[in-house]
Amino acid sequence: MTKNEIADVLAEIGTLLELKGENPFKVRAYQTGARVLETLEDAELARLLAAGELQTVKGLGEALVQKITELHTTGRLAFYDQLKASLAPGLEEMLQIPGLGPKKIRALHTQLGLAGIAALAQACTDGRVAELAGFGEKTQAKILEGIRNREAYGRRHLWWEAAAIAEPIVAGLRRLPQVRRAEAAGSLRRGLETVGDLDFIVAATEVAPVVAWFTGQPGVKEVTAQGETKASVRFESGLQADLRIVPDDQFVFALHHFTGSKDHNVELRQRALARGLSLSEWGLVPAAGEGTAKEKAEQRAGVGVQTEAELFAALGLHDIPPELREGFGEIAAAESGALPRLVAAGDLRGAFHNHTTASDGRSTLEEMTAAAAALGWEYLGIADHSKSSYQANGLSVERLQRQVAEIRALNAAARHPTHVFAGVECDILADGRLDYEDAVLASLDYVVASVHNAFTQEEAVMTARLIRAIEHPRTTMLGHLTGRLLLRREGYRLDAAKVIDAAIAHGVIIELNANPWRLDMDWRLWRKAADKGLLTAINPDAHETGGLEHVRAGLNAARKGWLTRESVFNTRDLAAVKKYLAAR
Ligand code: DGT
Ligand code: CA
Ligand code: CA
Ligand code: ZN
Repeated sequence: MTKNEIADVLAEIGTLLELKGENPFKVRAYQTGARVLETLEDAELARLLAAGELQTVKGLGEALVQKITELHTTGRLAFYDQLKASLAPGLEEMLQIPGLGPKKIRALHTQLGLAGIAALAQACTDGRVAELAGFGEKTQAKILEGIRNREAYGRRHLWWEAAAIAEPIVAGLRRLPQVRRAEAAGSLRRGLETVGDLDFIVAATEVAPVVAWFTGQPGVKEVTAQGETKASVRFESGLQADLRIVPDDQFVFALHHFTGSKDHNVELRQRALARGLSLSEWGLVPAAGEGTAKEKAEQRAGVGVQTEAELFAALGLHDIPPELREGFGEIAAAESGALPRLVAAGDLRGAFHNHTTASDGRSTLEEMTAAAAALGWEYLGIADHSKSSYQANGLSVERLQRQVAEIRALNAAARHPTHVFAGVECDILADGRLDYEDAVLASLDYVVASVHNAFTQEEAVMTARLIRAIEHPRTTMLGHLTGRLLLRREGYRLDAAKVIDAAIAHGVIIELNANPWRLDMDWRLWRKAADKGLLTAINPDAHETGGLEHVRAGLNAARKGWLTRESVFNTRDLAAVKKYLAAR
């Protein structure tokens, strides 16, 4: 165990003892021990332990030295396990409620027999907590509010919304004169579709002004932790953010560590160990065994490592983009030179699934086209809803034909550098037929086929329905495969493998719907599907001009799915797209 991991155990022992109502001096000894340990370096701790000199460190008595030794060598501590087992389950969980410390929890437990947040919530609702000495109505109300907030805070957050909060913070940190480097790490940097909390890593010459700026930002509702080199805050939305400040020569190691994922870190650490190196958030050094701490510091393997590319190179690996760091084989691929050249923002030349005011969009054809032109897109596909989607103001045959004529006229007028393709987002009816006659569909440049009703069909029925739509000769691509809405609604049941195989067999594209709420088909399915030959289109499903920017979220998902430019249809140029669509 590292010294910080050991310190965490000691601190927790202090809390557990407090929950048990133990002697305050004993409690204090563990809390102090944890703090003392944090100020040591790992190498120093190892040296002191080896030399039998740990008790010479101020603040560490004999009992603590014995426990630290046990934790350091075995990674376990019998005393800790027994202590934990001796407490009523649920007591520790109650510590998560703001304003509830070990003393209050002990009172609630001994006097009301409460253990666990659910029981506590009930007791507050019943008014039993207010009656306890030292509690009262106010405290009871505050506890209940804390429990309710915790439910809201416990939610994950959409990547898109988290990114909107994170970006100005990174910019603000970089503007501080003490800051040399600043990055957002964690799941946000990996481009995960939802984010638990934000993680910022900063290299700074001075800590205090950076912490002060971070905790004093507008929108901070609560400072939840503040230490020598770190701070945590909670924003109005419930999103939390961790800040860690390190010296410049540690920055790249901290950035890599806190980017994760955990699985990736564990695998990379093992690889380092196999090469006699120890990788941590602080650096890359020779693994324990040879040399004093000082010697190690001097021959630090990580010296001179300034970038993540150099860090990976020091371990014999090609640079691994953050999106791939999920422990899904990226390290093996980075060793053999088999990492994909991921599709990037600059590769996109247009997109195919976009709405206008003709159905349920909020921008006109003209506005959407101008916005696509402003993004530098060569083409824009318009796919408004079809006639069965009443709720979305789907187009009758007549209205659709009028829109097609409008699009042809717009292209002829050549007011915009962007070519507009006339398509439709055609409902896949419950039995798998499409929502317009073949002749109507044939008058369009392309067809996006999507499910918008009868979500509750059996898996086999839904799968057959989708495959029937894929078999339709006019279907160009499938829209949002599962219909899921992240953090809101599960997708409908279907056999994705069968649908993917059918799409490949019939040359049908499956879109990667880039709407931040959808990101559908899921990135976890793309690598294998693309290897088998499936083509995708990263489609924003924009309902207004600003929605076109959602392709950014889609790019994250595509990159997490190991997709290269070759697998993404809308990286092709206008001529190639025209040719492809004409040939179908
Ligand atoms: P999130 O916040 O739940 O969306 O996911 P992450 O990946 O941002 O996780 P977070 O914020 O808990 O920690 C940031 C990174 O720090 C994580 O991806 C990897 C690293 N990390 C955190 N805890 C551990 C750990 O116990 N072991 C290892 N190896 N790495 C860890
Ligand atoms: Ca995080
Ligand atoms: Ca975190
Ligand atoms: Zn749709």
